[in-house]
Order: sequence, then C-alpha cells, then structure tokens
Amino acid sequence: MANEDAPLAGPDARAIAASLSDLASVLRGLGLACLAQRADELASRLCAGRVHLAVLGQFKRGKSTLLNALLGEAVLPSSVVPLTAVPTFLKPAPSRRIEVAFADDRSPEIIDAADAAELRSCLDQFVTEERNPRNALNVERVTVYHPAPVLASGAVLIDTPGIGSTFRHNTEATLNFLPQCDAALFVVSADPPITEAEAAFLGQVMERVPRIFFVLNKVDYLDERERDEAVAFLRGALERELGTAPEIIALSARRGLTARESGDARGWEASGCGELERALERFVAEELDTVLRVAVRDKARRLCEEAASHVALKRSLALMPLEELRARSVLFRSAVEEAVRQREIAHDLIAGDKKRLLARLEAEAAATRAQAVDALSRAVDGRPASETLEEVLDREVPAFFERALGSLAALMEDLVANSLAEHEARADDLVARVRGAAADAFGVELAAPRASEVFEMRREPYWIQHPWQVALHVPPASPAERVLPAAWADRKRRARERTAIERVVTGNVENLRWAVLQNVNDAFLVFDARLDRMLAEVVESIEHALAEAESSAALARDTAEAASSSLDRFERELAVIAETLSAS
Ligand SMILES: Nc1nc2c(ncn2[C@@H]2O[C@H](COP(=O)(O)OP(=O)(O)OP(=O)(O)O)[C@@H](O)[C@H]2O)c(=O)[nH]1
Ligand SMILES: [Mg+2]
Repeated sequence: MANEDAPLAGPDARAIAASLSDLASVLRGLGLACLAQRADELASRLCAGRVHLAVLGQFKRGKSTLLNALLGEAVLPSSVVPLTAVPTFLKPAPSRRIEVAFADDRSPEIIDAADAAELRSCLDQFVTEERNPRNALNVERVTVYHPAPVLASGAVLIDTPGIGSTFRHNTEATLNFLPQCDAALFVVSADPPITEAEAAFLGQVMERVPRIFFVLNKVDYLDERERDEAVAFLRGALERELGTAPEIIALSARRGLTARESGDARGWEASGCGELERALERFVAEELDTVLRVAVRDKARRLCEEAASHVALKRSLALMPLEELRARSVLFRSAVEEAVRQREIAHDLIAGDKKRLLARLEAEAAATRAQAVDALSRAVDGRPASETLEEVLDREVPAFFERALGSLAALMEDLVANSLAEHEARADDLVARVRGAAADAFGVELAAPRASEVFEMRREPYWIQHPWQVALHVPPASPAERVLPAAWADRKRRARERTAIERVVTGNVENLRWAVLQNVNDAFLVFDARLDRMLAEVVESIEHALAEAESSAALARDTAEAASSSLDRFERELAVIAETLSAS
C-alpha cells in the first residue's frame, strides 16, 4: 500500500521523476512557470504515491452520495438539483477540516469542524451551485481532510461537478479537471443506465484517464430482474465504447450511506457498496503504482509536447524585429476578435437550431399522444369479452410506446446529428481561421483537433428505462348510470374508459418526451462547451507566448540570435526528456 511514508521504488518511477525534474527546469528556463509547477506537482504525487481517483459522471447520478457512503457519513452536500460546483479533494487526516484555495491571490481558508454536519455546512458555502453560484467566490479547489479509513490508502478521492446540466460552467470545470485525474469512478445511474451525452463524455475520459471503474448507481429503483437487464445493457453499451466488456459494480449509494451511518454491516453488503470498497482496496494494493506511473508519464509527455510547441513559437517571435512583431500581433489579434464574433454567431445559430428541434419534438409528442389514444381506444373497444381492460392495456401500452419511443428517438437523433454536422463544419472553419492567422502572422503550425473528431455522434439508439404506466383508474359507474338503458350505459362506460386511457397516454408520452428532451439538450450542451474549449486552447497558447515576446522584445531585440541558440538548447533538452519518458 502506498502512502506518503512509503515512496514508490523501482527504476521506472525514478526515471520518470528524474525526467520531470529536468522538465521543470527546462520549463522554468523557458519562462513557463505554470507548466513548471505542473511538472513539480506530478513529481511530488509520483513520489508520494498519491493517485487522483476522481468520481466522474453526469449531474445527479449520485457521485457525492457515493463518496459519502465510502466516508461513512454525509459530508459532501447532495441534492436533487445540480449541485457540486467545485472539484473537492478528500485526503486523510486524524480530524475533520476543510481547506479552501482561491484562484486569485487570497490565502487559503482553513476551517476545523467537529462533526459531519458542521463539515457539510462549511462545504455548502464553497462547493455548491446554490450557495456559490457560478463559483462567484472564485474557489479553485477545496480539500476535505477526514479520518475515514478509505482515504488512508494513498488514493485521493475527488468529487467533481456533474457534466451536462444547464450549468455549463460545471461541465467546463470537470472537463478542465480531467488532466489531473489518474483513475476514475465513472458513475451512471439506473434511470437510465447511460445516455448519449455520457457516452460522449466517457470518450473524453478514456483519452485522459488510464484506469476507469464503472458504477451503476441507484439500483434500489429496480427489482432483481430489471437490475440484471440494466447491467447487461450497460455492459453492452460500454463494450462498444471500450472494445472489451468492463466490470460493472451495481449499487445503491443511498442505501450504503444509510447502512454505514447505522453500523449495519449486512445492509452495507446488500447495498453493493461493499463490493466497490473491496474493488478499491484491490486497486490500491495491486494497481496503484502502475496506474500512477502510467498516468504521470503520459501527463509528462503532454507537458513536453506543449513545451515544444512553445519553443517553436518563441523561436519565430524571437527572430522577428520589434516593429514587425507588433504589426503581426495586431493582425493576429484582430483575427481572434473576428473569431470571437463568429463564435457568438455560431452560439446563436446553435441555440436557434436547438429551439427548432425542441419545437419539433413538442409537435411529434402531440402527434404520438393522438395516435396512442386512437390505437389504445381501438384495442380496448375491440377486445374479446374474455379480456379485461387492464389486460389489454398491459399488452398494448408497452408495445405501442416501445415502437413510438424507437421511432421518435431515431428521428430526433437524425435531426440532431444533421444539425450538429453543419455546426461541426463551422467549428472546424473557426479553429482553422485562428490557426491560419497564427501561421500567417508568426509562421507556426498549431496542433488542433478537428471538430468532427471532437464531436463524434453516437448513433446507437438511446436506452431509456421505461416502466410504462399501465395502471388505469376507471371510475365506477354512478348509481344513475346503473339504471340507464344498456346502450346509454355502454356509451357512458366507454367515455369513462376513454378519459382513463387519455390519462395513461399523457403520462407515458410525457416520460418519452422528457427523456428525448434530455438527450437533445445534452447533445447541444456538450457540443457548445467543447467548441468554446477548442477555441480557447488555440488562442491561449499563442497569447501567452505573444505577451511574453512583446515584453521581452522591447528590451532585447539585439540578443535575438542568442535567444535563438538558447531555444536550440531547450529544444534538444526537451527531445531527450521526451525520449527518456517514452523509454521509461
Ligand atoms: N434512490 C436513490 N437515490 C440516490 C442514490 N444515490 C443518490 N441518490 C439521490 O440522487 C440525488 C443526487 O445525488 P447527488 O449525490 O447530489 O448527485 P451528484 O452526482 O453528486 O450530483 P451533482 O453534484 O449535481 O453532479 C440526490 O437526491 C440523492 O439522494 C441511490 O443510490 N438511490
Ligand atoms: Mg455532487
């Protein structure tokens, strides 16, 4: 078991640590203090055996509740509305305490807490969307120190904001956080087991995180058969994403937490949380070292790549006469301003498309409602005398809505895919323009993903857990109705049945509409957030080097040649470090 007192041994880790230390000094030499700090942090995590195990997933899947269950008490705020807004690190300590670090230069706040309730109410102020909306307090990260045994193993557990809610900044916070994750607990829930947006998010997690555990939460909603079905479905969906069928731990975090709080060991096992706890223990004992090394090495390689492209940019800037540099910066910045304007237009176009698609969804749902009432009324009216109304609906409702769901989901998926395909082309074009402007102005080629790679659509049909409502309440005949002539009484009865059918249909269509609506919203949200990130990354990398070149250029144009030869040296050193990392 690795912890702060038991540093990792072995040539692998030592070689990586040495490369990181070299890398940090090259980065400092290049004036890239932030990147150098990242290299130092990686080295210190590697030496201390501190794996970052983040709990990731869509909003409201029960991530915070799951961590509370593992801690054994309700420390992290959880709620029915999107909540966690700031990544929250859980680290071991003999007593309960939180440390809040701010993104500006305020010094960290440290608050001691006597018990879980006090800890939770402190956390509430800093990490929840409700009390700290849009992270107005500018909190960078919160660390909770806690005596729970699960934290003593060397894995730092991290609660993250859920992706895909209407709070786009929460999606962004988690996407930005991914580079710091070494391993992940990917949480989905039984209702439904996985959405298209989650599958897309998983794709991003897979790119960055070498070890992923899959948790199917909230299985208390399901009976045993439904649970097996949900696990099998999820396994199939994940197999398509991953290429192999992963292990899935099905559990109820809520039941686990209740069991832990009341010291109910059997309840803990029955909740499925015991299995997760054992899987984490095995992970720490058997895999932690390797996962940490692989994760740190990959992150170090990325740092090398970033540094190499900075060197290329600096070389081009360093060789440029000051006047020319200024003129070219003006050109580049006006291209960026234009890209930002275009981005706003793209945002409005995307919002307009989404609105049109949602209006179409409403129209389709209304049509489905009418068809369902019609089809079910016909089935009910034409039923044989031996069959009760309930039996007909038991059979017909699922049959009708399975079909309706399939065709509505497929239709909306196609519409979303077509609409996003157009926006993909526009996004590619926008990024290409910024890159083109950089190439024209400074002669550098920036690496950038194509939008179509980033925005890959999943075309499998949605799976939506659909306990179709078939329970029917037909009010009994009134005393007056009972004495009416048979034909009249029959008409009255049919009217009562029809009202009841309409109620069943409305409930089912609403479920269906809501599920599809979620998926459409998710798809657009994820698209929009990634477009912003792609552009920001491209622009930032240049802006950083430009600002630096402009300030140093004013002083030292005549030393350009010297600067260029020192860049040669940095380039050579980076190449050696990258090679050592690949070999380690
Ligand atoms: N039935 C049931 N409900 C659960 C379970 N786990 C969590 N919930 C409920 O689901 C809701 C969301 O739980 P959270 O833990 O806040 O979810 P989250 O994923 O952290 O949400 P965000 O922070 O917004 O991303 C809360 O109302 C929880 O009580 C579970 O196992 N079963
Ligand atoms: Mg949460």
